[in-house]
Amino acid sequence: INEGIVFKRKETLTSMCDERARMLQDQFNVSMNHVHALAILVSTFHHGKQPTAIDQKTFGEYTKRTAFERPLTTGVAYALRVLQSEREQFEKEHGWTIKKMVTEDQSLIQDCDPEHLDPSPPQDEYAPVIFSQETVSHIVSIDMMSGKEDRENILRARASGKGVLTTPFNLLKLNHLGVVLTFAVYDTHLALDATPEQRINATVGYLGASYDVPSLVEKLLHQLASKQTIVVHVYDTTNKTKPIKMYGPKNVTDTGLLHISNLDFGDPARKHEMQCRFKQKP
Ligand code: WA2
Repeated sequence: INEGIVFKRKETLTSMCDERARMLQDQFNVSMNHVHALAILVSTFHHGKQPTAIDQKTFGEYTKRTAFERPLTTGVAYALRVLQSEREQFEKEHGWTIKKMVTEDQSLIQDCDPEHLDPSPPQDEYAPVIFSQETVSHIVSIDMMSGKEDRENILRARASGKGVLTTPFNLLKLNHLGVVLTFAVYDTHLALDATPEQRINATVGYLGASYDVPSLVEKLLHQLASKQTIVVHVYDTTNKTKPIKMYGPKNVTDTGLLHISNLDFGDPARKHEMQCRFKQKP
């Protein structure tokens, strides 16, 4: 084929891929900032006021009305840090027991409805969800520290003070891959250079958002009406030798060109990329 045509094709693929990657990254960044702001809202109006100015009804209404600010998210929720010594009092106050999260394979045979879940066995501490956006109401009363990915996120969020992302995993109820973003909520104003230990000690809860990656990337790409032209895949490449596909079809035909655009979702501990190919050979 003519060299000029190949060059032009390469250029087209690069610009289409970079544009889509930038859009996804920007939308993710926008929603991440709003989730951060929600963490500050809970800190100010729940922990910072006596009595609290936030209950489930207020949280549900506010998060529903501001959902447009958090593109790509399925829902947000707030989990409280509860120590073992506080559990009995906490459960009496709320009128429910802290539940254990069901694992992936259990969820196939067991209902995920919190009403039917088992109480959490004793632990040093818990992170039961006390407030949720309507769209994720099924996680209320579940101890988020009882799920591997959620637990790792909680520990990393509170020690760092930054927004942190999970590896892609099967979200509850959805039963397909998604990611969770977590911000810790602290009871005091921490210095920017506070140590991890100071941060852990000051932690009172965790504000998290879940992202249904396949349906949300689909929505984003749909807006660009490019689906006839290119095939897009999104990968978590944190483990370079074992990339995890977050979006895209199973089978791809090799059409010669491949362009990889970097994706920065704001958590330096995780790496993501977008891969683009033409659907048809020239
Ligand atoms: N949110 C929604 N669906 C889930 C999930 C989750 N975590 N985990 C598994 N499926 C309240 O980091 C604190 C949200 C966890 C935040």
